[in-house]
Amino acid sequence: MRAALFDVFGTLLDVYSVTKRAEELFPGEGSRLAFLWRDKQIEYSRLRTLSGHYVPFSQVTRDALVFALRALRLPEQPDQITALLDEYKRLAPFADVAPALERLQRAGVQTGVLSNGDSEMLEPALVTSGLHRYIDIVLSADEVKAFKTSPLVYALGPRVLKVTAEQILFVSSNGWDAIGAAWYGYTSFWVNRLGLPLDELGRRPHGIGSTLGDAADFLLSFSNRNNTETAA
Ligand code: LAC
Repeated sequence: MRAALFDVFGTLLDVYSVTKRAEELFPGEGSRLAFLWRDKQIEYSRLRTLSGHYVPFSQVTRDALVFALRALRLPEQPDQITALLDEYKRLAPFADVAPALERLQRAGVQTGVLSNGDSEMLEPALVTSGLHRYIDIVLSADEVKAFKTSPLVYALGPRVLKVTAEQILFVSSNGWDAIGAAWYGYTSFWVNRLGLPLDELGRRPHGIGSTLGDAADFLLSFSNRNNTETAA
């Protein structure tokens, strides 16, 4: 395996880093708002894909925020909505991300992201977090107007990298995304940051760990093992 594709939101960048700003705007509700917002964002992405009613992930994210504010009976003021959406452009990277990506880059592994996010979201988030310097390729679900776990989205990886899905390590902290990628045919790795149980979908990712470093170890030991076998 000479290539790795990473999910972005929840895997490289912490979507719950919006909680601090949400708590400042709505004291006592920051955490609930952040969780409901994320849940609705994923739910809307799936509903729109299932029914063929695609809008870009930036719109899905805005719609989910408006719903979450309403559900929690919080005010829907435009400047507060803008302030929270701006947080998505400066989400905090998890501390284990830059060192792991740097190791892979040094080992000559091609690295990319494959995200539901459209370029309006991905570019500022990757640049502000400084992660863009470790990423060779940015692939967005927006190119196929569908969201994960649609095979149309996962197909972008092998198509652009010009290798089979099996030759790419797909890494996600969203368990359902790691399973979706395994279903498609990738070698997949779940970074189970929160110690959650594996989803009951009848499929296991090929590797499971708790940090992005574990995913890098998996890929590098896999490549070393195969190189040794080839040489023998
Ligand atoms: C992404 C979603 C899973 O980045 O948040 O694709």
